Amino acid sequence: MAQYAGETSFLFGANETYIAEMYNRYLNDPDSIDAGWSAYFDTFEESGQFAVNDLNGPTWAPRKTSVLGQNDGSLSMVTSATDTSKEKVPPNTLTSQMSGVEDSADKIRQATQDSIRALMLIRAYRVRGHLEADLDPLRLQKPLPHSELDPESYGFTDSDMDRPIFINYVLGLESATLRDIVKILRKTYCGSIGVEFMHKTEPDEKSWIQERIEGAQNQTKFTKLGKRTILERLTEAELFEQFIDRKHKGAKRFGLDGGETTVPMLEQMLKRGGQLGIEEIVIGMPHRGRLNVLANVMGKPYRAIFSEFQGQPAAPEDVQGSGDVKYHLGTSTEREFDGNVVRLSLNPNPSHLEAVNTVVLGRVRAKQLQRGDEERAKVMAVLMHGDAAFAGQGIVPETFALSDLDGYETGGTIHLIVNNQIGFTTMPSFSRSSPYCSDMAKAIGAPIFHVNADDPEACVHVARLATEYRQRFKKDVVIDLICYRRHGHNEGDEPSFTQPQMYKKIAGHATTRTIYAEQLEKEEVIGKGEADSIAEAFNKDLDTEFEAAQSFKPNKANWLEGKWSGLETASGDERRGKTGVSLDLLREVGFAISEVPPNFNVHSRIVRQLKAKRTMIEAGEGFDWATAEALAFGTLLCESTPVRLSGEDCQRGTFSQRHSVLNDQESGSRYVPLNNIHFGQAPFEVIDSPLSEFGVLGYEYGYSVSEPHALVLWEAQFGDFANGAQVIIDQFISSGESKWLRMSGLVLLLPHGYEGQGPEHSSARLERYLQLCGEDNIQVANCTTPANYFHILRRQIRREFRKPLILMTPKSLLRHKRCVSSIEEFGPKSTFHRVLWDHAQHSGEIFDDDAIKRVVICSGKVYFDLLEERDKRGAMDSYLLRLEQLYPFPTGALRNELARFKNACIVWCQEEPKNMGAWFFINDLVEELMIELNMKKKRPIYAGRASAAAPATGLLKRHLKEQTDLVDAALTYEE
Ligand SMILES: Cc1ncc(C[n+]2csc(CCOP(=O)(O)OP(=O)(O)O)c2C)c(N)n1
Repeated sequence: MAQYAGETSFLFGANETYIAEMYNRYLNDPDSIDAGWSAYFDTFEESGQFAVNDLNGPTWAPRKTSVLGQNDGSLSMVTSATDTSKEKVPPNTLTSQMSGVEDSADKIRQATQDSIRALMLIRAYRVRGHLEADLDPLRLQKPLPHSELDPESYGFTDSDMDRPIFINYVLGLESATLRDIVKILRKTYCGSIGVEFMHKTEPDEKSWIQERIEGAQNQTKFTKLGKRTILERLTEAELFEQFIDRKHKGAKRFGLDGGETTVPMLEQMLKRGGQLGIEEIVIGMPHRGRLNVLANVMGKPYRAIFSEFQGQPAAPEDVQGSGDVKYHLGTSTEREFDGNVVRLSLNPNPSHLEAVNTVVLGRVRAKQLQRGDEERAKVMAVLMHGDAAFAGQGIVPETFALSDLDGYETGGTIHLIVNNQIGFTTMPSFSRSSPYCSDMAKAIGAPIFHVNADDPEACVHVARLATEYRQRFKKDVVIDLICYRRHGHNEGDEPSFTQPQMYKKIAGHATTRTIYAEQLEKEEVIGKGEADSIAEAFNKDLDTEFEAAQSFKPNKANWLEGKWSGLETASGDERRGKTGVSLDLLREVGFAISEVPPNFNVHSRIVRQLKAKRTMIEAGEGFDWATAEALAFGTLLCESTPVRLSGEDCQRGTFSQRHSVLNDQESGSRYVPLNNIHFGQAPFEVIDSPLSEFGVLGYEYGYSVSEPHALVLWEAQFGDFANGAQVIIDQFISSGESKWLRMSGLVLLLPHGYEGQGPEHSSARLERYLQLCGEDNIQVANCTTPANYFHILRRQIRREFRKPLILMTPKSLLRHKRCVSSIEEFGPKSTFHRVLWDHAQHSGEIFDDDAIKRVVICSGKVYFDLLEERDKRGAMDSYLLRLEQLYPFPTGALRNELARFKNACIVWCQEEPKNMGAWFFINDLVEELMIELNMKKKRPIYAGRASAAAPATGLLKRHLKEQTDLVDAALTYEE
């Protein structure tokens, strides 16, 4: 600092670093600099420091600490150059600008202050320009003038307008008058596009966006052909909706009317994406405009859509399933642009807005792996949203939360909000607390482009920018397409009931196509009346398609193609699959999971666990739950089946049982035994998820839908937390195959069992899943042996079909001495058992079948409580029968077992309250069997907790008493 001592005049050192250095000194000590400068800096707010940066040109992109100075004595502000991509700034300096002016301190002071103020103004436009942008096609609310965008706020007056001001090429100009600066700023930042990007913390991204915007004053110069193409797309989008409206007045189509610009924007993403290496795009979108996207972007034949309107099914008649309404259906196709082929999948979705988001992301991730797309440059997600849904639904932040996590990132999503400024009947002022519907995206620093849908060129320009940004930075980007909804929420609704003024305005508002056609006529891109001819020709095509629709037959359901070819629909009763494994392979995996590399410092308690595993392998006995799971995973990996498990804290396991990732206690390095079985094995991914159920479960479901050849599992921390993901369970997992012909082999691991932990940690709500069962849609199981767990996991991927598996998993049984299996139970001849016998059957201690007084049927952990008490009492007239799989209900297997006990009464024992658990589900099914077998008693008896509001008591004493009572009731019931 000493070199500046005594410099008190502006005349000295007025060079490109001088002002900034002075500002730095001012921040450290305002008295250390010239009083004139100090007074001037006093007028700065936050933006002052940035303006100083701008004055020194883009290489000053600041590191957080540089201006505010962690004073290391260097004073250098040019240190931040994390971005090497910036263009070189011409070596003009304030000094050179001043060299021609009269050598007077006042003039130099004036020029310097002008520069700094102008730069502050420029910066204000970058930050706040969007607030005065012309974004609303309806102009219902004119943007209010913002004081930070007023030159007066920076001390300028009218008389300053025409004085040249040095701005060091900040807007590509060495200097300009204030009038010109403001003009350029308004064109760039307050036209049809409002950009929010200054919240970003990454200098390189910020300057990339800034260059793109300021370089061309935020415009693309379209060729005549480009303009014509936009008009054609708008024509197709608009006329398609109007055509359906004419033919099927009032039929629900959730039209895109008012937001037609969506279509050319999506086209631009495909086209530019294709040029930039994108090979596949998965699209998620709501109902609004879906038919239009299906027809005009995905290329679904118009005749197919018209035929659905005429009441024909979307799938061939021999295909089973409930089907779905037309505005929820998905499709896939290929489009070619300039020789680049882009594969497109539009994901089917339920009515539940935004629920499809992470499903799409999971699919993208799986496809990236399939294509070897390590850079995530070939497969991309495009998510479309409504404004009200985007602002309102909690899954939106959950979706963003996944965007930059190793286990879930997909290289950035383009979000397109079709912001028609209304949600059903609710106006934005009632549906969100933030100024923009897109504000949630700022949480991850995504750039946001607001754009007026009545300026199609601006919209297509923004679509291009967003695509380029995604490809360059592999991050999320948001487009807020501000449009309107021409009709009611659906076409049968009268919107003027609730929004009279808005709808008066809309009625008199020309369509985007009309406005753009006029523009193109004026620009002489098209001749007079040519827009009408384009429209007429298209209408004729639609007429032909409409005729053809009457005899249209969908020729196939494309559901077992591509990655799914070779798989088939489920059939048969036992469905065992080949799940037994050679003892050699079991041992190989067993040794791999009980070993660590030399010099790896494992925690002493883990060493003990590993030793215990080693003993199991060597003895061939005593395999516990977690080891069985690792054997299932490991053997699949060795057979080239990847395994992906995600969930909260699942690497270690909520109950400290899994330890699938070992941590060196000194270096912190990590070792995954299951990835070190042998060279060439498939990869094992085990991912601690963010604290989200809805988002993550949707993601894993999506992954499983796109990758049938990997075992994909999601684990809940405790089973009941899965109800935070209920939409995914109801709308996708349990009904997706029936509605959309899309299989999934996803496994849900749901810790369940009554162990006195209270209302929220006992029940995984088994009853909910059982209620969802129908038409062979899912599998629900509650296993009691490690071997059965091993087989049911392997079975998921060793059969010819895929079905979601809902698995109640144990807590205390993880360490229960009788909940163990021997190596033979995993061996070559072993298999999954849907019904399991009493332990005492093997030892021969139990009475003969005819002497059995009661058969207690149960499922899950309560079996061990019953077993212990029964054995303690020596009550060998009670036979304990376990239902390991509840759905599909093993009628045949259970029939065979029950047939043995003609003299017995049947008790169903459960830990859950009577209004929960499996009682409701098995009651009828067991009764039917008892009648069919003509058993002495014709109805099962209930032994369990009384109906209750909460799943379990919070008082341990009460829990224990209830547990003792229900076990006692089951073992003592007599007719
Ligand atoms: C999760 C969810 N809640 C409620 C609804 C019922 N609903 C259907 S559309 C709609 C309004 C959606 O508004 P917006 O997101 O702005 O989309 P727009 O229909 O205006 O295109 C509502 C509330 C729904 N489909 N999904």
